[in-house]
Amino acid sequence: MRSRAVLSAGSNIGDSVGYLRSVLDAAGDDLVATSDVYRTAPWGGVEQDDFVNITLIVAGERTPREWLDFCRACERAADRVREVRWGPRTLDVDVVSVEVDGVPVASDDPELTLPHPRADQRAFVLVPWVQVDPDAELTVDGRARRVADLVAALDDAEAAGVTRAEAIR
Ligand code: PH2
Ligand code: MG
Ligand code: MG
Repeated sequence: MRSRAVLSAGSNIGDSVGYLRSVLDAAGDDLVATSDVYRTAPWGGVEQDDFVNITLIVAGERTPREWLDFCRACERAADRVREVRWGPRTLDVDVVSVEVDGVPVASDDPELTLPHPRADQRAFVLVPWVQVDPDAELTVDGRARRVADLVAALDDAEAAGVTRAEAIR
């Protein structure tokens, strides 16, 4: 099955940009595009250091489940330990959405809900996503929405917490 996936990677422990780069290296020829590195205020209410985030687009012969396996392998390689929900981590890689033949995959599997159920609220996912794909769409409550419009609708404080820091490659 050939598919295209949007992934969000984040880190706020250790060599964070190095961990983000490790995801691009692991994607190899499946990497289509990556955003720059964004410095982002922690989302979710846990007090912790700022994150760095990228949103990347990958495509290859993988099922949605295999993209999740790819994300987990990247996290394991970064010595990720599962701890506080929404807390600090060396590397988190989430599958935001997957398309097969240009059609978004919907899944309510609790291990891999697609599209990612909170992506539309997260400036740290949406802002870098628009940078790599200005025409991107995300299904929200069953309706296709332009990601650029979701960014425009973010509240000011949420949007202000996300700043472009540096190119990653
Ligand atoms: N990841 C979380 C929780 N909060 N906040 C930012 N800014 N960036 C993240 O990647 C992030 C977060 C849990 O996965
Ligand atoms: Mg996450
Ligand atoms: Mg995760």
